Parts: sequence; C-alpha cells; structure tokens
Amino acid sequence: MPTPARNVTVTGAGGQIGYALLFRIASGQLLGPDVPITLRLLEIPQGLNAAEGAALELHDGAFPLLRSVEVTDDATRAFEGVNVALLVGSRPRGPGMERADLLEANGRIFGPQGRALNAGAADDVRVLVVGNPANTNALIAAAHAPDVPRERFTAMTRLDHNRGVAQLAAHLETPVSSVAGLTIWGNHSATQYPDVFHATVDGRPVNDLVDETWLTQTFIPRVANRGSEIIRVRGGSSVASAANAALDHVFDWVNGTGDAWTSAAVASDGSYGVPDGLVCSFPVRSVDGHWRIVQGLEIDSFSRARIDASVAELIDERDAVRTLGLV
Ligand code: NAX
Repeated sequence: MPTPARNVTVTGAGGQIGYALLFRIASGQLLGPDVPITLRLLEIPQGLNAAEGAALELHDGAFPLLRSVEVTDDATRAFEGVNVALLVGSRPRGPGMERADLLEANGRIFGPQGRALNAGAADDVRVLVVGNPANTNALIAAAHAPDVPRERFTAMTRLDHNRGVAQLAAHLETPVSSVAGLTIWGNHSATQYPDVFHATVDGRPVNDLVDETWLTQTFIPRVANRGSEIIRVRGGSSVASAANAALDHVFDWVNGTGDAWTSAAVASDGSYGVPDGLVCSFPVRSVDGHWRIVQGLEIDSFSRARIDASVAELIDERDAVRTLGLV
C-alpha cells in the first residue's frame, strides 16, 4: 500500500522562514522520506506574489514526494483537511507598538485561523505556532478551535533548545550528539529559562562540568538573547535556524523521541505548578504521536525562581488577551 499524502499548510509562506522551510518540507525532512506531501501556502494579499514565486521554484525542484502546491489568501481553503499546520505568519512588534496592540493585531490573525482549523482540519491535525508572540498566539488559536484537542496546539521553543544544546557542546568541546536532558522552560522570549540541571554529556551530569558563573553570566543570557545576537551580527532575524527547528519539532512529534527529551511549548496540565492551559515550554517526550511532559524532575530554588518569572510573563500575556476578549 502506498503511503497516503499528508496535507501540510504553511502560513506566511512568502516570508523568510517560509522560504527556508518549504524546500526542506518538500524533500521529506518534515514527516520522513517516504511520506508524500500536498502543500498549501497561506499568505495575505501583499505576500501572495512571493508565495507564488516559491511555488514556481518548488515545481522546479521536481521533488518526488511533492504531490501539489496551492497558494491562497483564504484561511478556510488553506486549512481544509490539513494534517500539519505551521503557523509562521504573524504581526511582529513594530516601532513604538505597545504590547496590547501587538497582542490585538495577532488576535486578528490567530483567532480566525483557529476558527478555520476548527472547521476544516483533519482529525489528527498538529499545529505548530512559530510566529511571535508564539506561546500566546497558540493560546489564541486554540481558544478559537474548541473541537480540536488543545494538546494539538503547540508553540516553538525548539530553536531555543537547539541553541542551548549547541552552546553547551561548544563550551564543553563535545559533539552536540553527546548532550541530553536540556530543557527550555516558559515563554519563547528573553525570560525563558534554559535549564541544565538534568542535562548530561555522555552520561555525566553537566552540573559537575560547568561552574555557576558561566551558567548565570554566559550560558543562560546567551541562549535567551541569541535572537538579538543574530539580529546584531546578521542584520536580520533568525531564519534558517528557525525553519530547521520547526522541522525538528514536527518530525519528533510525528516520529517520536524515544527516551530522549526535547523542549516544546504545549498546553500545561498543571505540571510543575504551571497554570492549566497556559502554552508553556516544558521538557517533553513524543510518545505514540503525543507530546508528554516529562514528570518528576526535581526543581531547586535556582530553577524555580527562573521558571516562575517566565510563567508570570505568560500569565500576563494570557490576562491581556483575556481582557481583549481574544481567549
Ligand atoms: P517575514 O516578515 O519574512 O514573513 C512573515 C510572512 O507572514 C510575510 O510574508 C507576511 O505577508 C505573512 N503574513 C502576515 N500575516 C499573515 C496572515 N494573517 N496570514 C498569512 N500570512 C501572513 O518574517 P519571518 O522572518 O519569516 O518570521 C516569521 C515569524 O517567526 C515572526 O513572527 C518571527 O518573530 C517569528 N520567529 C519565531 C521564532 C521562534 O523560535 N518561535 C524564531 C524566528 C522568528 O523570529
């Protein structure tokens, strides 16, 4: 029996991350090398030409797995029968924009997209929100999709996770493959907490290998502020590394993580004192196609304070979108 094609929708497909994502999706790096794909590219009218151009280039790639590409500015059409939705397009913060304005502008995007997903998505739909503020955008979309289990709405902290793994490996002069057990907690923002207290390198606790000064003054701020560092050096925000992390997130969600864990922002079930329903980054394993929050980790006071600070920011964002009537 041939593997049935899966419907993948990318929003903001005419943007930078879209361009870095689409060709890798078409080559099989999102779902696996044997899974045929139909692609739908959702854009706003101003972005349609860029998405159309990407669609022409996808055609020219002659990807054996790519069954079709459709470009649309209609969310209902874009999400009809969708199995994997990558919500990349969003309204970034402009100069002088207040947080409430930012959240409201994104509510106008993620509310209708949540409704369209609710109306038309496949039963097994998986949603990854990349567009910032990613955690709260996922919360808004989920609130507008009451028939889709909330566990299907996730936000991306895999880029932060990958950054943390890479920084740790470089510092300890070891391959990234020897690092395990790192966690990003909280919001995908500068308040996030990259936690090494359960991490190991070739089975040795990282705690025994790094000192507190490096941890507090170099590692944590560098990972949390890496996005700004990239902007400063590159003159633009992270693009290819963000696309790469989105592929990692979905690939692991669909194909499983085994014993290893990674980080993803998922709806809290109250674990580790994070209020139920907040879309918060946790240590997660993917088991039988579901993200499961890793349970039973001991959290010391150093970690607790940092997790609480990032969760407080998520609570503030949730309260702000509640006030705006968006959730
Ligand atoms: P671009 O500005 O290059 O592309 C965004 C695209 O989205 C544009 O083509 C725009 O027309 C489209 N768009 C806007 N509203 C839309 C809507 N309602 N429906 C469909 N498309 C819409 O930004 P890019 O560099 O691709 O970044 C995209 C988003 O990713 C931004 O919000 C950015 O902040 C966020 N990021 C998130 C990261 C994460 O780790 N979660 C890291 C990278 C990135 O900063």
